[in-house]
Amino acid sequence: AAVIKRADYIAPAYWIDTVDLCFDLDPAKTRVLNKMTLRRNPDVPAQALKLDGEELNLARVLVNGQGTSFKMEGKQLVLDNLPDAFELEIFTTTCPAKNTQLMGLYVSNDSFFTQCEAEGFRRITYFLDRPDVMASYSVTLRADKAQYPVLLSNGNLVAQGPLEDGPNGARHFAKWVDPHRKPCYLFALVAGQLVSREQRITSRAGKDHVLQVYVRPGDLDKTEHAMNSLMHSVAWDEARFGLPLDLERFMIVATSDFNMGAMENKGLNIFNTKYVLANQATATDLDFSNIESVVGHEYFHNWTGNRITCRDWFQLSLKEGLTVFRDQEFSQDLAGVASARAVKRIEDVRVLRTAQFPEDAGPMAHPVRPDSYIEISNFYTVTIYEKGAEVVRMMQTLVGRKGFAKGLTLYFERHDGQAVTCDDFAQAIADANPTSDLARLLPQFKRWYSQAGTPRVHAQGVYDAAERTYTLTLAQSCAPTPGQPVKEPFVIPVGLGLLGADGKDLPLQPAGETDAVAGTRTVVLTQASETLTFINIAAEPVPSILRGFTAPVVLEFDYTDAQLLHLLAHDSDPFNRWEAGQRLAVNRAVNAIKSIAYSAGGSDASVLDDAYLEAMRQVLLHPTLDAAFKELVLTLPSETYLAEQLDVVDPQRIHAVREAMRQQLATALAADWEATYQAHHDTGAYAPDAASSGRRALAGMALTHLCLAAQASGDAVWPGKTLQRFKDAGNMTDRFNALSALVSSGHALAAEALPRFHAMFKDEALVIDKWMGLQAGAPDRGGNILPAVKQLMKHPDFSLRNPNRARSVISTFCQGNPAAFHRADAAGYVFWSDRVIELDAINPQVAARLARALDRWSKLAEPYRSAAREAIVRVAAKTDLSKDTLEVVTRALA
Ligand code: BAL
Ligand code: ZN
Repeated sequence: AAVIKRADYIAPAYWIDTVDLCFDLDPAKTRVLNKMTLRRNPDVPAQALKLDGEELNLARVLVNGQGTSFKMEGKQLVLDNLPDAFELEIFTTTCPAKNTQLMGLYVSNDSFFTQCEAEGFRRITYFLDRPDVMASYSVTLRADKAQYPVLLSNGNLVAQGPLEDGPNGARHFAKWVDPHRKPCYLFALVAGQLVSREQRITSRAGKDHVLQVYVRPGDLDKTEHAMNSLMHSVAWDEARFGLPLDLERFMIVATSDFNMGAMENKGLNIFNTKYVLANQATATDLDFSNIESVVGHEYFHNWTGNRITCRDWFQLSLKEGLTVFRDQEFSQDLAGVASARAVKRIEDVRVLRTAQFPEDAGPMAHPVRPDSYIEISNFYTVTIYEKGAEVVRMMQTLVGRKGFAKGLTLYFERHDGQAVTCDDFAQAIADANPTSDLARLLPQFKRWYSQAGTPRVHAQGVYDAAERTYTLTLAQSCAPTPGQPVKEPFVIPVGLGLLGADGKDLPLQPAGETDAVAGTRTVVLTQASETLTFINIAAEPVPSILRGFTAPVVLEFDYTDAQLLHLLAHDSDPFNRWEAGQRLAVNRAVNAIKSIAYSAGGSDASVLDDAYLEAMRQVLLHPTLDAAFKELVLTLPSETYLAEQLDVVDPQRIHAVREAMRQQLATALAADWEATYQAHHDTGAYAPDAASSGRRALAGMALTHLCLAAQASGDAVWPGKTLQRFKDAGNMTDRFNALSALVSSGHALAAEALPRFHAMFKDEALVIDKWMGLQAGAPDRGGNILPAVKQLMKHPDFSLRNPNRARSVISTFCQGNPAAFHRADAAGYVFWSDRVIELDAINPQVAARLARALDRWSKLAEPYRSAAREAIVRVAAKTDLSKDTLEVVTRALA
């Protein structure tokens, strides 16, 4: 397959100014008439026009109304000897009903939807399918009125009515005109039997807008939260960044068949139902919070992505990193108080470290701005999104919050309406803040865009009692990644504090400076190794380094237990307070995993000592800490995160140790869990706010531990109460937490609760996804999960064609349940390779995501390592693999 390189970028040979599309919608044969005006780009040498197309039936090509000769080069339609400016008319047909890839125009539940990013528009019509070609669109949709009463596209509805050509006026049309120029990846159409919740709003600037959320009939009672999230998003972007809604009408449409979470098509966002539909009976607190951030994310793209878009797909993080940063800030601002903001920050960092750090250390490692790809769909990654967001966050740290807002204003002044690069963005932020560290260090800072891999910062501290100084040495390094054997030093902002014996922040006075600043100081590392000396330090302090997680790095510091316990008890920075607890747990887990004395499967072995357990008890019973924060501290590092701390990974051993830790936490703190449950389980009337969802999370955690403790003691009281809670719960969060407690503790009552849950929610697809996911992700006990997963795939509710359903079972098992997946008999890997091959023929994007499950195979201990490699080889040997999956498995084997 061809490798596309960033260095090969050249501007398009032609510009497309206007696009007039007419669709005759029919699932079996949709007819697409595409009339465009084009002109030659005078800045590039004269050449043929090469239009992208895929799975299209070409019926007619006219240039200025006349038939013309053309040829096909591979999938491209090639036209030569063209005038400098001309009208081009292309008539094609497609078969949306057979489009199982869900790219381009497809049918889901008898409605039509589109997905064009990154390269789906070429599956609708022949086009210059690249983001730097921006055109004005008008779109006419024609369809059967009874089957497709709602006809939507981007922009404003300018005409609608019956059509003459159908029997008895059975067909109708709608014409939409988008007032904004856009790249074709932002095109969208929707047609079907949909109903909408509507909200009229007036912006700060006094303009009126209508917001709409379209869903299937019957789902309207699950749209309030999405609409509220949208209204908050509109208000927030105007308040924080001065960016108003630029459309009269803004629509969100939900579909249950969708590859991604959602898509920011101009004025017509299309969403996976998972990120729209919620009410307290069917959705958990996590669903509510995900909806808020995804609605925000797509809305914020309206400026960062749509008004200013990417010059080419290598610049994807220009819009994605920036927009993730914006949605993270939105959620933090909405969470309100500092402690709730910190909880959101910890959750975001946890995602980064458990998903992006492994990616950055594996065969798919790539810079935030990649240099090459085979299939761009494979680069919608946690690196582009989450690490990209961290890069933007570091810019904000370096220029300050106000400076960053100024930078964004300059970015829009310079580039509104253009397709630009990551360099253009960084330059605007720096130029708006000419005296900042970012402006001073910009070329070096931009290594974050060009170098892959997670830097490690190794810190060492020396206290000199005689001199009353504390000296910190910070040395950075970054391991080689594919194609990048040597890395240059990064610009790394490090939030720093020193804690005294009383737990309070010491004033920080660097040698040579006259002022001491209390609290956190941000130092900016630029060298391979740097030394900082702080003066007037009366006694040896405990350093709190990388406060707030100011940079996406691994911080190494040889903390003693006493130091970590001190930080856990006192650090004024909530991130590092949480981090201290994680380090205590990681150290214990890694020691046990490496210890020869610890036998895998010996769950009665003791991993946790009294000091750790007592510290956890202190957190659990703390009078002032937030419940949500407590839940985060008490959550042990995941098996995936633990695996990343080891050179050689035995997933069974990691699982056994972590389960033993869980069990010990449950048993040793049983009375405290009981008190915690009693204090938190009643959260009153349901509202998905940060405070009450934190209480529900902690109560749910308490129930799980009480069930685990009961499993060990044989006690029947708490499992019985948990079953009752499951039956009585007034909301899905409490109900699902109770069900999870029974399942994850392996209690026999789970066998009663699971079918009951299914019966209650058999018509709620998103709840059935949860039901399947819970079983596929349950702790493995003697290899019981793989047979359960195979059974689930035989369930009448299972479908491989529905991405949400396939992911809930297969991805949850292969990517979210390491100990169940990595079996000594290799049956998990055989299952994986069968499913990747099977899915690849249906939906290459879903298949390629699943193919990533064995990214880290080379770190596995034997016999897993060889068996995993064999499974990857088996997939790679399949002859007609999509380039999506081929790229992933080829890189895994490189
Ligand atoms: N642009 C693809 C979906 C998203 O990131 O919003
Ligand atoms: Zn996005």
